[in-house]
Amino acid sequence: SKIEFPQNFLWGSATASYQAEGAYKEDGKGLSIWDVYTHIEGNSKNNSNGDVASDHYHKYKEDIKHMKECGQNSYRFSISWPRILPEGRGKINPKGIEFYKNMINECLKNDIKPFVTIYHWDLPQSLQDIGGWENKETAYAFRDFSKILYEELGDKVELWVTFNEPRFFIYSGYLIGNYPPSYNDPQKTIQASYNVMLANAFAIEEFRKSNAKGKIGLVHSFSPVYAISDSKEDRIALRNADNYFNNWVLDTAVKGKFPQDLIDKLNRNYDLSFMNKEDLEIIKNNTVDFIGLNYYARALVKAYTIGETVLKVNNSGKAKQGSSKIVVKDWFEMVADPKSKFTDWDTEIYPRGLYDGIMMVKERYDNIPIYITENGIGMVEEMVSGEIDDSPRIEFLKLHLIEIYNALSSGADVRGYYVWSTFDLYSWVNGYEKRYGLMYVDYENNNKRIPKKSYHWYKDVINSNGSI
Ligand code: BGP
Repeated sequence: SKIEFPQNFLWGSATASYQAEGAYKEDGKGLSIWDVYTHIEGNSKNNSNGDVASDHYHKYKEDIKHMKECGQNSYRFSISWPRILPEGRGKINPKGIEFYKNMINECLKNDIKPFVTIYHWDLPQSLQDIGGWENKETAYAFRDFSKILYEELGDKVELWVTFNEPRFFIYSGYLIGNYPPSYNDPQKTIQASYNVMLANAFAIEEFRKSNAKGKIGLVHSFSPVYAISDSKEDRIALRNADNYFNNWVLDTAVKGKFPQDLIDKLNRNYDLSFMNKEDLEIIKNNTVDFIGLNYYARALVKAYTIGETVLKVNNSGKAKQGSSKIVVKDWFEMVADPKSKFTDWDTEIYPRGLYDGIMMVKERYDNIPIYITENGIGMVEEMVSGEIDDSPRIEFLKLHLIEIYNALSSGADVRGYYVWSTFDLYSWVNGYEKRYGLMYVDYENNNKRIPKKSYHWYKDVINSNGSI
């Protein structure tokens, strides 16, 4: 169908430092919590790790060349905190700064707008050693880290985000326990969540004080919530789930305030005495310019019935439908729609959720500018006579682009779209067999890059400005 996106729309793709760069001990880089975690037997699929990853550290020029040839006009990547500050604070590693300056210059030379994520989960281990995100000191350290980046890179970068997916990394690390620091503790989860939202506000405050040009936002792991019915019980579950998945991040980042009903509910069972007036004032006064939405799937919920909390998410390998299960005691239960399609990792494929989600954000947050900062599908893929036919990915991306187009037509201010991911990379605890890239990485053969069928398709899409 012939559809047209706005002329200045950003067409890009995304990666993250730990998943892409490798060079985990090179040029003075310190260790991150992921370096340490993946080196412990049994933590990651096949004991895989990001030591080499896609070797982006050495191949970034070639990678940017491929983006350029594809027509992409923006690249979303993250900065490795321990590459800049090996101990998390204090001494700066000049080689780290140099690497990102080179990356940014290479982008600009190729008319590719760098979109910089300050934190995509690779916390310096030294900060974990003092308590990580549970400790407010880490929020202060993040503020100082962000300040260094604005000073060093602020004249060239126009699009910044503080955090990638607070909800996802905190729940995985503190509530589910399948990411570092591997806790299973609601009290710690609440405290870490609070400190991350405070750190977000600190970094925005520094941004406004600096000479950096451009805009700053936050990237949210977006699960628009639907209830299976309109009954009173299901509507309460919907609100609870929305607070659990979305509102504590989005309301706080955009409106500068945690949802009051959430705070009241938590207050009944947990100790919130760490919240103080001064912090809340900082949160209130330092809100985002835009929101980045990473969209993979929606959340379909019903009223909580009985039993203890169960948080079983399938991200350690291929699994049958129904292998993941989420019940949050007294809050809601997640359900799967048996009529839906699911990926090999039991993630529902639900493009319509992207339209509904964008419109929801538009309504709630006063037409705030939106970037779709990640969208993609994990697949097991093989090279057949030198080629990779990832037609299901093309189908997936196409259906989602149509929903973005529809949202634009309904008046939403969507400014860009980033495919996850630019090339195949380390999929956290899933290891390497779950691939997302527009470019294939031949891990066995010097990490050779091979454009997939979806790469060529994306090139056509961009060329015709969205005609798909
Ligand atoms: C998002 C993360 C990415 C990426 C993606 C796919 O939550 O921001 O870093 O990994 O999800 O997830 P996974 O690799 O677990 O399939």
